[in-house]
Amino acid sequence: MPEESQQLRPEGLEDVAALESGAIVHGLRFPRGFEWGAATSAYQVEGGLDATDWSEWERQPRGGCVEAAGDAVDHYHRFGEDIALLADLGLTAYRFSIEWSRVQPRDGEMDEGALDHYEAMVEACHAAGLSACVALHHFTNPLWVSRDGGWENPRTVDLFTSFCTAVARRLGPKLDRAITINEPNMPPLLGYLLGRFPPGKRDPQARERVTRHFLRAHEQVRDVLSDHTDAPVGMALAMVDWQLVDGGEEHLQQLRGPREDVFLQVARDDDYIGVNTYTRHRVGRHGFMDVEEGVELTHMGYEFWPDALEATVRRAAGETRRPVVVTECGIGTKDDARRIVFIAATVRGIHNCLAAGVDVRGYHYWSALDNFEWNHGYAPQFGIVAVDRTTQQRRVKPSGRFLGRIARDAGLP
Ligand code: IFM
Repeated sequence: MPEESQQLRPEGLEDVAALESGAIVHGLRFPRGFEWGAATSAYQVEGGLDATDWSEWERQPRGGCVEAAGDAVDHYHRFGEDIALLADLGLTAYRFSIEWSRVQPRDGEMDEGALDHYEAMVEACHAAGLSACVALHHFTNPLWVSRDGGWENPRTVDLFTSFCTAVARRLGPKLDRAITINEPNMPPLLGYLLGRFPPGKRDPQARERVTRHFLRAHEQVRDVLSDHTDAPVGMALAMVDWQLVDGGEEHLQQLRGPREDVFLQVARDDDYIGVNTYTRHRVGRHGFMDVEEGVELTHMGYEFWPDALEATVRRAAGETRRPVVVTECGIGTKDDARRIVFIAATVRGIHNCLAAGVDVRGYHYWSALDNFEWNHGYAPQFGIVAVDRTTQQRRVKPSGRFLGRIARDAGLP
């Protein structure tokens, strides 16, 4: 059930009333109803999760994790405060994920209390005036699933679908946007080819199998969700701005095909395509090229390249012909002034897309809160809200106020 796509001119962009109501600031106008959000994922913020493949992985020396997630930022107990903070800033949406291992802690067992919890989160969003964009998978799997072969086992596709069916029955009518799987291209790559995520394999065939299973799961879950919700359903795909340098054509095809193209193809039948973008990759005659001399690096070691977002959004729209939502875009840095520059540049990039007729429906900054950045632990700071992990006190950063002001004015201050 595709979301109505007016690919060429999103509502509000040429709307005089929108101009008069202040939807333009310094020449940048956004359609009315454009989603301005911030995102998190359960494992990275909730705390207290110890029955997942990630909680096992982060304790293993071969996992190469600098620390464990532990209590994270206690979002499980503080979601109300956090949602209110985002709403006070002026944002209009919150993106979060549902932790499978809470809802189904053991094979065949359903924890209705966990569903109550996530329902309360959706309701808290609505009470605060935010729409709820909810992902059903964000990297982690219950231990009982991973110990039974995880995503290499075709049974996982059905297990995941049945978990999603339970969620859809309970929450479907209340959702505003649904993400089946966050970055279904990353676990196959990082967990089965590069050995950096659980289960730590380096096996091209396993990567292919897992990719197929994620794609099938996405399609099944999309259908289940669509039966229970009017909210648009899609995936959030990790994309980079692939830049071709002298003679790298073949490498580019080989690298990008299994990472992005196979997923974009399936997304043609979705309601929208979610785009997660952080940087660019240059590909030359020998494959990946080193970072370019003189280009600033983020805390993650990749290039500060905010223009990547405009490039990936245009490519996602062109390849899928679906409306686009920026489901993640952010920067890990201790220098919040650089975050402001990054946000301004990426928002401008989205505006360029809109002005060119690309149907973009929203921008979710990653992340709402400083949080657990997987193997890197808590050092990279992606949040627009800082958290003191000894007291769990929150402090809004200037970048949070900056993004909030854009959202309130629907333009670039
Ligand atoms: O923190 C991650 C998130 O879990 C998935 N997308 C990229 C983010 C930043 O690295």
